[in-house]
Amino acid sequence: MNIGIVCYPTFGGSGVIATELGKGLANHGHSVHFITYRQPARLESFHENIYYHEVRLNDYPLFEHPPYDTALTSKIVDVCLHEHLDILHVHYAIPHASTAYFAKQILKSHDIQLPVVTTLHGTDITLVGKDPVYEPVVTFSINNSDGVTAVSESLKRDTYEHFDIVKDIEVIPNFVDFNRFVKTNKEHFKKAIAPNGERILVHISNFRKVKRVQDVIKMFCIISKEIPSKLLMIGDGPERVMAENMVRNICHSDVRFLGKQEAVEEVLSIADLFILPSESESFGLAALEAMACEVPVLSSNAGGIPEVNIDGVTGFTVNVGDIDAYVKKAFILLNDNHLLQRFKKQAFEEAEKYDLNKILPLYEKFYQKIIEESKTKVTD
Ligand code: GMT
Repeated sequence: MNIGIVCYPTFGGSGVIATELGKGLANHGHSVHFITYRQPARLESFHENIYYHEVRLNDYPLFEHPPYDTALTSKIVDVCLHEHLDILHVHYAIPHASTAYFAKQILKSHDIQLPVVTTLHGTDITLVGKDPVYEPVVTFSINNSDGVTAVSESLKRDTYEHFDIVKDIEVIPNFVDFNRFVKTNKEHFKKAIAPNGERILVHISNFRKVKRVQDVIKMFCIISKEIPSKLLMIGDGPERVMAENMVRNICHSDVRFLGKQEAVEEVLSIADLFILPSESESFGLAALEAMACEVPVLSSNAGGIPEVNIDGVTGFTVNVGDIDAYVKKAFILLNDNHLLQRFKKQAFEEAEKYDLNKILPLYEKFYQKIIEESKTKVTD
């Protein structure tokens, strides 16, 4: 297949999934055309089946905000006309689903049918999308996509609850590439971080409000008083300064902010516990990546997280913001070496269900179905 992929090129979960999916499809022999404003963060090396089409924004004094939607629509039309796409897969509804719809209409005037698949990722539904500023466009563009997928059952439910959707939504969960996310021996690194054999706790996020990084610090300060431990905070974003200030006053020497890291799998390889206390999370890709590296997860029970982090098996899930409960569960795991080892193994086994090689064929099958249906629609 000749597949177009529209996504955000950043480290955010939707961009990561879109890029890894594209790379996987290219390895399966498909031609993949990424259409976005910057080279996607995880598209590091050359691949003979991967093409990257940059959406350029030309500035003009009249524009306070250069119209990205228009530039993206034009680029989709251009790529489709010249590369003859069989299907376009857009990740994150805003503004990708509506630009895809517009491009599809333009292509019709060239007698070209472009089937469009929209994948809903989370905040495009639960946070940003339902804002009245965007809602009518989001609803319309979901209903007018040829195929719609959501990354968890929870996100599917939220979509039907918050929008007037008449379209079927197929759940295709996120995935992890075990070629990259694998526990490796990083003993020297572990010694440097935890020289006295302290437990290592890790949090990775974009430090937005929804991630509740303050909960990570609060629980860690209590945990580290009883159990010698270190906390590694990976990522960057608006809440980082607040978190650093919290730490400065309480347990400074035990917490390190590492900023954005390329090789998070190396940090995960030395971790004992991954912490994800989010207020809302459609899936929790960072938790899955931790589990693939044999790290149990202590998380909130928000949104789709409990579908990934199975309470009492791969870690624990507790109510959002319940610091006492987090601490209690952390003690259960970190104080019992035998139990911790069991949870590490169980986390890995659960993660195996989300192996890229298992999920990729689901997308290929879905594309085929949408392409076939779209052909039938034209001949009707
Ligand atoms: O977590 C973020 O803020 C990034 C965001 C995104 O849209 O890129 O992540 C969402 O999509 C990820 C990939 O499908 C999911 O794993 C995250 O759970 C989801 N984030 C939220 O729902 C807050």
